[in-house]
Amino acid sequence: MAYATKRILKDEQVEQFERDGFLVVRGLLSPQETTAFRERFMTIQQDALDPQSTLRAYYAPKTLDEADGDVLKHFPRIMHPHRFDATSFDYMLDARFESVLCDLFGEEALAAQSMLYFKPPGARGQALHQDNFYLKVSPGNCLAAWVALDAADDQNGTLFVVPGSHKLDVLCPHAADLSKSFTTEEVDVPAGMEAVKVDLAAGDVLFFAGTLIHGSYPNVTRHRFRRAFICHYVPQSTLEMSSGYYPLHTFGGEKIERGHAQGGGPCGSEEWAAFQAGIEAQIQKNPGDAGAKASLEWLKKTAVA
Ligand SMILES: O=C(O)CCC(=O)C(=O)O
Repeated sequence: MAYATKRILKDEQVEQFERDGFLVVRGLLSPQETTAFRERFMTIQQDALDPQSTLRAYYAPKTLDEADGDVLKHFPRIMHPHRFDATSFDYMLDARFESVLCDLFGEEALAAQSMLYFKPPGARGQALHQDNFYLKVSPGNCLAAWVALDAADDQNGTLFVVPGSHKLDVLCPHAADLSKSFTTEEVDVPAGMEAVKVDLAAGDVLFFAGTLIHGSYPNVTRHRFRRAFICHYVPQSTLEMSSGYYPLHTFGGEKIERGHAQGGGPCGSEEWAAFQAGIEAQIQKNPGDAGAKASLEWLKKTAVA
């Protein structure tokens, strides 16, 4: 279908996205869909606990004993479920997302990534960050579709966003507080701006720009998961981006690649070195910190030499 026939957002919605950097579309998935999707992911997590499971090539949660009190080791996020799960693949390329994305990009969208966050009770959050720090989409920006599979509020760790921050460049992060965040990088709320929470019902989708500062706080409830399916998309005109996200998928299901982004980044080599030293110190303190190890590996591949 040609882009011109896909317009489903009102002008006010596109204007709000351009002003604030995010847009909530309510009830994009039905209650039946979110229930089935949640059950699908709980089944994947359970099946992947079996040491013989073929899923473990993609997703390897630890048993409760091995997790040693860290619920995020028992329920780690699933990276790229679309690479092994047909339900995730189909939702990543769902025509309802496509229509909204085309309206927000003003051109065709390509799918780059899917993720599933379980965020069980007691889980840490994800420190404030900008997605294009990781995806390095150029020219332009990536865009996230954050699909609430449970109702999400400040108690179970919904997203916080900093309206208007998408107009800034990608900022150089500092080390995050690992008692609150499972990721190691954090950017501060810029002067004159504030982080606001976005309450969502199951089935609502939060679309946001790759430069929007956003993150989440811990799930402090005793019984409520905060599951979310999250996809990242890039405009068709993208010329290069970080290699780890390839292949891209068209909404027709075709696999394609663009150029591979190298080096660069917002920190400059001296700050990169300080940032890397901070992460290495975190790993020395806690050798089992998988998040810090992943960040270090990523940093070594990405940072300016
Ligand atoms: O869902 C969360 O808690 C954080 C997700 C997020 O920040 C992201 O996908 O970039």
